[in-house]
Amino acid sequence: MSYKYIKFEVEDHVALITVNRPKALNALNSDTLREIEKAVEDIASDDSIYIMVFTGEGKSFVAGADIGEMKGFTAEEARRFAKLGHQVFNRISSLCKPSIAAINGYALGGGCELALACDIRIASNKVRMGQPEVGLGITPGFGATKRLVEVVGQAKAKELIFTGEYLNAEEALKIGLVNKVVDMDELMPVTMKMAQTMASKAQLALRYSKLAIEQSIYADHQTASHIETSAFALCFANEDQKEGMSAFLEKRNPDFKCK
Ligand code: DAK
Repeated sequence: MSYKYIKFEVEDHVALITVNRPKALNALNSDTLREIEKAVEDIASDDSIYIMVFTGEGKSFVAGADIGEMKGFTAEEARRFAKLGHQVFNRISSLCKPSIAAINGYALGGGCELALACDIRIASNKVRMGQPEVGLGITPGFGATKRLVEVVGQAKAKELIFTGEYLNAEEALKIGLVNKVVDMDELMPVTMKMAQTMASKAQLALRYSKLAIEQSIYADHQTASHIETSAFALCFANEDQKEGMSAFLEKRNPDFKCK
């Protein structure tokens, strides 16, 4: 499939999805969401892709859902639009392959929610992040009332959603909304270096780790212990565990094979 609103590139096991509507600051319309969904499905089914990275073209990561498209929605159309956004973002967060948001600029509303759907958020020093929806007469629609609370806690999430105020990079870092802040020209090199570090590890172990974390978030301690025990035991059913441990004992780099 050729894409109109995103760029999709793969190099060294890492897929890079760049939202590419710079004239609208990469606002997410339905077609862009569908293209992201298609790209994520391709990533899911391609064994040679280990890690996915999201970024935005130009000065914005994603400046939100497309206000022009949403303005005339009926309640039913709004429901369908929100459902599409949830479907795409849930697919990103639940896919066992790790995701990194390389946040280059505005990450507002649906843009902040796209970043929140990713496992790791790396911000440039130029970012502005927030949930301005109440200023438009709507609630967040693509997951912030849940994921923002999980990431920064209820008090900060409520403050951001109720005031609609934007955070700069240092403020986002301080509340744990992003993992790290780097200079703009370092954003992609730092992101790709982290992606390559992940890609160099045993991929099944990495995916089991992600699944165990995701499944344990809402589980009680006993259930979480069972989940982790099973994930750990499963690693011994694939050859990468033997290779990783042999390599350590033989003082050489491991050559992982499992995809
Ligand atoms: N949608 C559509 N177009 C947008 C846009 C957006 N979110 N953000 C920017 N643009 C467009 C502008 O209209 C402008 O287009 P032209 O006038 O050139 O045709 C172009 O991008 C450049 O924008 P500006 O001229 O405004 O650029 P500035 O540098 O002056 O300002 C800004 C940058 C990011 C501060 C400003 O553009 C801005 O405030 N943008 C809107 C940010 C925002 O409010 N984002 C949240 C959107 S609401 C739901 C489903 C989903 C959602 C909620 C509910 N349900 C169905 C329940 C999600 C909601 C959102 O994400």
